[in-house]
Amino acid sequence: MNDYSESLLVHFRRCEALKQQVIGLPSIDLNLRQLCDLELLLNRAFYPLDGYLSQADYGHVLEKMRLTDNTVWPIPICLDVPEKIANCLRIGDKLGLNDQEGFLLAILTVMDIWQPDKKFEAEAVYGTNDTKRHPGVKKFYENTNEWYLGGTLEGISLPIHYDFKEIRLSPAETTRRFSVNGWRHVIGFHTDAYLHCAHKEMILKAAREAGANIFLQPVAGLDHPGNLDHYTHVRCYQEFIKKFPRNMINLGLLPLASRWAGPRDALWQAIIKRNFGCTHFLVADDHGDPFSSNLGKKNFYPAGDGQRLVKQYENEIGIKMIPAEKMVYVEDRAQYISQKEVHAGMQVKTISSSELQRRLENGLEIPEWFSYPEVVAELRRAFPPRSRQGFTIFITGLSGSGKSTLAKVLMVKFLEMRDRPVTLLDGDIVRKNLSSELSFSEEHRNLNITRIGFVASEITKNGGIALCAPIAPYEESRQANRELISKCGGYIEVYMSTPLEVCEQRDRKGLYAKARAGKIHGFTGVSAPYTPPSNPEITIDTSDMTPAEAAQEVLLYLEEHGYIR
Ligand code: PPS
Repeated sequence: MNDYSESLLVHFRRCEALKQQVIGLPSIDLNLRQLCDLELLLNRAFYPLDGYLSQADYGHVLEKMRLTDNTVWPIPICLDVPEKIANCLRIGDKLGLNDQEGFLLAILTVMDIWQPDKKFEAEAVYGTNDTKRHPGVKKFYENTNEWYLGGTLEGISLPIHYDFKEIRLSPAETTRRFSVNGWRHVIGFHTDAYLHCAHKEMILKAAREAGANIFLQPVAGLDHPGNLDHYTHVRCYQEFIKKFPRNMINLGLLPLASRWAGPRDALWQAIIKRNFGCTHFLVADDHGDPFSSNLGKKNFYPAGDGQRLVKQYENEIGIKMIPAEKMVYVEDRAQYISQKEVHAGMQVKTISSSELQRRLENGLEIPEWFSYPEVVAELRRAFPPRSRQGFTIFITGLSGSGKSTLAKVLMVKFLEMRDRPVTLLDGDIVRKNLSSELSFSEEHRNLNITRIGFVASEITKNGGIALCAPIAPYEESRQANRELISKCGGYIEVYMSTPLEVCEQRDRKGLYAKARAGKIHGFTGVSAPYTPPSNPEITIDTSDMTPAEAAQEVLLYLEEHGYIR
């Protein structure tokens, strides 16, 4: 037997032995954030961590941004589990860690079990405990279990990815690649945004000044495999790197679950970049800010805090901080220059991301000084003009307010137009098919509405029209649908404001009479609440209006906003 097959056999036996160990022992399926953390622990991107933090290390990280051995480490990496799992475990126990299909990826030997003080953690890591002001804190509270485990890991397999395998590089692979290419200095560039000409000029300028090559490492973190946005992002990066001189840049995806913890996130990313073999790290003045790519909102952290923190630790962690300089296009020079060099009288041009979005939605020109035709072509494919996007019309209102009739008239109109497939998700139809086991309790109604939202989001994503007409009495589930569906295409909420007296007078199904007689309990408007939408796109009162007129209001809105021509 040669060395190679012998080492394979050893590996195989080790895996089998490890699998045997977990038979009969508890195991858990990790969520997407935990899978990202596990992958970076196993592939050594989180070096020097070789497992989840102990309680002592956790405390040091929060208070001092250091492990107990004094190594700089800013973000707590622990395995959070629900109480029922924590209760079953003792120190020294083994816990199988699975992917979402239940495939065993690693075995954790539990060294510590504790209940963290979440408020203390939020304040230490994010600088705030306010879930309303900081989306990272909100996520932390909503998606993190109440108990933490620390311990060592035995890896069996890295999480499996089927997409873009050739650019899913481990730290060992990138370090080897840089060395084979003779790259002594490498600037790491971390991003989750679409990149255009200004970014190329910025990265190139930084690389030239540092005498370095470039490692473009976009985040490919928490996307569901069906999220089309992820594929568009990566295809745009693949086109983007073709615009650089030969052998100047490398592209690799980073499966990171960003915490959006501002300066601490920047420092964490700097350590990760070092582990991937980078010698320099390009840091933006709003690095790791939860609102950095949201031009409408003010940043949470003071500008430059991330740069200052990375700079403070650069010698100790072994990677040099390079501040990212914003570049702007100067028309009379037909050239990009640093924003710092702009002086009075210069004709400077930029296109904001909301303006770019508007141009894509309306099929308008995107100039070549701003982006590359190949990148724009990818974006146009992913974000077609509204007239080719799918959309959902979500009609909400009391029983008898005219929801189903309006939905039916609209369906006929859309079928006449024949430009998109149409699906009707009327309250009654859904109750018979998708939600037949559900009651009319608040919990079940919300579940019913989010199920409708899920189906509508799939229809919208695939370019169809979803016509939904449930009562949907609660803002919570309507808002969840809006958020989900708006990512996939158009979302138009129609509030049927027909007053209760009119609905009750119509009483086509005789349900109001039954509800008043106490034969139906929890009937919306009579013995269960209806919260009107706070911000509907269209409000229609059918007290004094024909179904055709109501439909016309919706069609006019769709035309005005470019959904139909
Ligand atoms: S919800 O609240 O959105 O989940 O309701 P929905 O799925 O749209 O179902 C509403 C239809 O169910 C019938 N029905 C009731 N409605 C309200 N409250 C109670 N307790 C109830 N029990 C049965 C009623 O026919 C509704 O249909 P529409 O078309 O609205 O009249």
